[in-house]
Amino acid sequence: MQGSANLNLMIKAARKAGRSLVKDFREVENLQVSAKGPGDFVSKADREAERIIKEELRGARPSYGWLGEETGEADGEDPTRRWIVDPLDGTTNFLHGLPHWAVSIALEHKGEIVAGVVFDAAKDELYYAEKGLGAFMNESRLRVSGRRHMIEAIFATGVPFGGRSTLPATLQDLARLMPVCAGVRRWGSAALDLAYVASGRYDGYWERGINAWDMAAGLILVKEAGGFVGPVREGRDIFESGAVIAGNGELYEPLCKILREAH
Ligand code: LIP
Repeated sequence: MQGSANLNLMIKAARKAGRSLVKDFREVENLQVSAKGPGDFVSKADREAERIIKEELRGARPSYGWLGEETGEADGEDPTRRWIVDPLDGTTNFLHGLPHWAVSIALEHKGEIVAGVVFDAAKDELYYAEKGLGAFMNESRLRVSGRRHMIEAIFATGVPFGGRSTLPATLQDLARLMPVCAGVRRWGSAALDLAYVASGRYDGYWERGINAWDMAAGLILVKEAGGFVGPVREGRDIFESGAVIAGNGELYEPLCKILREAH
């Protein structure tokens, strides 16, 4: 795909941050055995990845706004455009030496995500999409799955941890969904969950209580791969409510029905 200059810039930044994270990820395994553990080291790796991305993106487009997991929000001279960045989505996996984490970079224009990059650096899988131009993984065009029956479908979610208030609602979701589908996965990276919906590996995904930077890039991947995305509660804004549903064309509505009826 012949992407725009902005998409190429996002890909360059994601690859650069990904290289830095892969180096740090190799170190994490050694740190697992030390008494101090890898916690501080991973926070540093996370912050360094955001620094790299910020330097690339804001260096090239100083007028765009910024929303990053590590450094927060900053307005730009151009109020219509902002980068939405999670330098390391799947931090807990990274910390535990599990190779399932990603760099996530999205570009928002007038409140709409117009480009997204999710880079799974450990597996060298680069997912990217631009409005109207389709979604890709490395050189291959992505298409959501064609599964039509809930009982054959695999869904992904994030189960709230550490006492988060969305846990009871998610447990109710699971109680309703699990008996009628082929399985639910919880792999710990919302950005990759959405990329996997875009690539047809999962048939759908939902999560309650996540942040804009976890999902912004993944949302456009799903849409450009022919899937659907929406809020858990009808009429709500996905980012504001922090609750999202995504799915292929056939199963998005049935999934919404199950998740919305539960509450
Ligand atoms: C994480 C997500 C994960 C979700 C967690 C968290 P982080 O992002 O991708 O799937 O369940 O709530 O937000 O913190 O690793 O960037």
